[in-house]
Amino acid sequence: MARRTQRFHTVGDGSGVDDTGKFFPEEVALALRNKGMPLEGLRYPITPTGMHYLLVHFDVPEVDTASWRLHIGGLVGKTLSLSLNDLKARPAVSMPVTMECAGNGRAQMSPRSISQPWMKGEAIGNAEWTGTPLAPLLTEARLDSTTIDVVFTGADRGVQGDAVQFYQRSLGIAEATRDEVMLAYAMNGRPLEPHHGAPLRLLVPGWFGMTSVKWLVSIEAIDREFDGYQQVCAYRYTDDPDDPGEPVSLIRGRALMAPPGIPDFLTRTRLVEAGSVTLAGRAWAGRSDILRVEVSADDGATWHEARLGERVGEYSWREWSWEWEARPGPHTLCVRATDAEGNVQPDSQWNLQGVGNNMAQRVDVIVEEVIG
Ligand SMILES: Nc1nc2c(c(=O)[nH]1)N[C@H]1C(S)=C(S)[C@@H](COP(=O)(O)O)O[C@H]1N2
Ligand SMILES: [Mo]
Repeated sequence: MARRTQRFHTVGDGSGVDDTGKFFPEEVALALRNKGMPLEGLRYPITPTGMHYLLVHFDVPEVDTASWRLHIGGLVGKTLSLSLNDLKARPAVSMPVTMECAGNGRAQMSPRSISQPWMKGEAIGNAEWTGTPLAPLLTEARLDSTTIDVVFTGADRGVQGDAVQFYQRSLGIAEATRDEVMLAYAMNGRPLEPHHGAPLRLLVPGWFGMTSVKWLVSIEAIDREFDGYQQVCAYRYTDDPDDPGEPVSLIRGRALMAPPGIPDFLTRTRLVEAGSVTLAGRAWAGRSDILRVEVSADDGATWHEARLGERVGEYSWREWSWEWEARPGPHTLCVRATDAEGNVQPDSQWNLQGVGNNMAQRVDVIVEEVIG
């Protein structure tokens, strides 16, 4: 949401959006701190930790694992204070989960919301997470029947929209107590890395990434709807700065292809050798499933159904592939998914904050008889 701040300089004209087709140094600096998964990483069913996307709003906080404790309180019959060893001693679950930033693809919208400028769908990853389910802990704490929201607080503090805050998000009681929601302490079989939320993070499979609070220090039950900045100002579907709109929640359907051939260093345009080319990638739809993936080799004029592979897990992506008979010349390849409810990825899309974007992917390629 566009906000005027007195303490900090304005980026752009103060409207919060820009349509010059250029990026501000502040956005480039954010992009250097936060990174995407290179799309060739789609070839791995489980994303290597170092390739998983990263999004940190403020700073990676300093957390001393030995003295760290998770506090569970608010409207509970019994307050809990747990060490990492206490949590590790509880029943453990491991599952691959496709996580995606709600701002993924934001920079493709016009005008663009001035923020982390995700470009080509790279704010994605599918790690194997290990932790303990949250619901039994909430049962043990005996949540009051008047509980409406459960608030999750991270150890990281900063300023956004001129509001000084710890990073906080909430879930309604029904969502917070779903079986798959976990407190994760390991990623791909190793303790969480500092930037991914060490020593403990919330993991909410199916939801966009902002919900999975990192550096978790407190879980609190409240008898009203949580009104923190990241809940009521950020992560909203709205076209108008004066309209709060609807909250962003579940991940929308999306298919991405690993760009074929070889890239030109600067433009990233692909060079592909003529003949039979296997186009392949992954598709996912949060809590839903993928019904269909379609590929176009003529910028969306005609579509062809791709072959679908097995789903890597219940909250995880599946592979798709399609054989393309590549003829010499320039081409724009496209791919789009349809989720189990029949929602098809759109060709174009816009909202003020650049959230929940799932426009069909387009990849420019130049096919040559022989590459040399
Ligand atoms: N405490 C805290 N949790 C957070 C964030 C944050 O800045 N602070 N970023 C959120 C956002 S917007 C996303 S997309 C995911 C990114 O998780 P990752 O960096 O492990 O991929 O973490 C979420 N959890
Ligand atoms: Mo995000």
